[in-house]
Amino acid sequence: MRATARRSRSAELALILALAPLVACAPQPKGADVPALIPLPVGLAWTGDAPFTLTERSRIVVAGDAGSAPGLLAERLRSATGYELPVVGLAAGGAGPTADPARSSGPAAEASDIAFVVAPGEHDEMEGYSLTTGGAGVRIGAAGPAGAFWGAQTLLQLLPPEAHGQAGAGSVPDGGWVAPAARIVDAPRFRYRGAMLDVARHFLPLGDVLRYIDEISMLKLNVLHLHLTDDQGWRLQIDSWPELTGIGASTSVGGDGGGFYTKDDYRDIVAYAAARHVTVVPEIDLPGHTNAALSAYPELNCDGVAPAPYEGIEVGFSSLCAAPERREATDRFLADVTREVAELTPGPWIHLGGDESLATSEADYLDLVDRIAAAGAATGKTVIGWHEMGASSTLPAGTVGQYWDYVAPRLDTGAADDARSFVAQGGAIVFSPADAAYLDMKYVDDPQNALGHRLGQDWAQGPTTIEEAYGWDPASIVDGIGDEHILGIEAPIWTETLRTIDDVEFMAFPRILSIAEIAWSPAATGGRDEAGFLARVGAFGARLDAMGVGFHRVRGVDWG
Ligand code: TNX
Repeated sequence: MRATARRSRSAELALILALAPLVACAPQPKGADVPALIPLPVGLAWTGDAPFTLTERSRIVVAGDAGSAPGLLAERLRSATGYELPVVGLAAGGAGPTADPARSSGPAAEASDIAFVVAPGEHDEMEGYSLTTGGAGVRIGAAGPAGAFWGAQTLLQLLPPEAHGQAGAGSVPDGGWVAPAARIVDAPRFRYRGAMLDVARHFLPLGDVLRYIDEISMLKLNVLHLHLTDDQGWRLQIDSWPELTGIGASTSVGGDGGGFYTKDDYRDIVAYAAARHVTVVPEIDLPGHTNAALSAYPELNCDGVAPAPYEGIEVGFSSLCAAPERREATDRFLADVTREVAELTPGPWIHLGGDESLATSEADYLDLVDRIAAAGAATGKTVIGWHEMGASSTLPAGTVGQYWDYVAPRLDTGAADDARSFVAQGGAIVFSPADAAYLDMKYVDDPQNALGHRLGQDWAQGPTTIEEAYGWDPASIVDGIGDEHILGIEAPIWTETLRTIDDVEFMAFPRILSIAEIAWSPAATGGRDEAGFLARVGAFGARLDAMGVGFHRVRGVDWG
């Protein structure tokens, strides 16, 4: 349905169909000089024209409102090349033969320029874009700033890996950098393309979160889910309950130090993400995973006694209290916290957890979950909950479920039924199957595993290969839940065993490339081309090297 609607109206997009056969004919990317696009675009043709050359004379010319994309592209390429790369308005008739008459004034685009043309007719979808590269220049067409930004990400991947580096002046050989001539028309399969960072088990400083935003947005992921609270720490300032980030943020797993984001820190994260078309989804994990909150406020505990801060890695032992005598304090806590979090959050979603509440009876869990979800919905946000929340049949309409069982749902978890419950209540599903999409699962081939490497867990069907991370489709997991009920997918990374951003990057890369491609690229009829994907991953390694990402060189990939 979506694909048909997308193609029907726009002449521009009719090209997708025309180009589709060319993709099949295009040579399989091989070697270092063939660009490795991840995620793979919908329609891609290597046109065989003269290549585009980025030189010190290149400019970024803009017609229409391209948002932050031209400025961020200029910044990226300036730090890679040392070029000046001025951002200027585009004159009427500029940007090559396919340009629309542009309204802005300024110099016409030249062959060394990168032109953004943003106007309603450029694409049917706000995240879609077209990209033409060749001897006549670069033209990125989009209907709005998001499409312009994703088009710029694709352009960067057509340039040499060093385009993602910081080498600066003098690093580009004489004659400039070349991008092969291509014609791309592209749009995402899913609206929600997420990555989750657990900053509760180990706190990550603000700068590390921004770095991860850069890394995920390069892959066209557009949601950063921040797991802000858990047993080991509460990481977001809440003015009405200040001890949440007093006692509640004092430690972490292993006693590796505490930490939290002030409201200004969080606003900085949201703004940095928004400029990159990434929506922040804050998670306050309730009613379980709450030892940090319970340690800060005795009145939230059934026995009125605050437990000690927790530094272990067990789950399922803590809970808010469902007893009537704690009702007033608990509901006030829920209302205050969800209100303050929602006020800080421009995005449409608030995640309220709901997972692994093993310390409550089913009846108490349902009572608490309904009160939690109602408090979230009262802020005007759409509530997201881990799939266990689907046990309630009285959720606010439209509540989104995040599925974290396996690619093949286990019967004893009831996860498939829970997922269908959200759909029955007018909601949708985000798929994060733990045995494919959990980036904290160990690698099969990490040689240090045998030495007891501390990085990663293996509870989800053992370690996870990049092939397993790539070899699943969200529409094939739960019977009755197809694309029309799937909001998207997400790759969580839990940090019980991960202490630093280097640890996070080692576990995330390269497997997050798989998740990004499943989130964006169409489900191929007849299955995904695993060999082609692994070839692109191999070529992408040089790009990760240029970025300084310490990724794991998994076996089965030719890293060159
Ligand atoms: C399960 S998945 C959890 C987390 C753990 C993770 C470790 C889910 C909703 N909960 O509490 O950190 O496994 O892999």
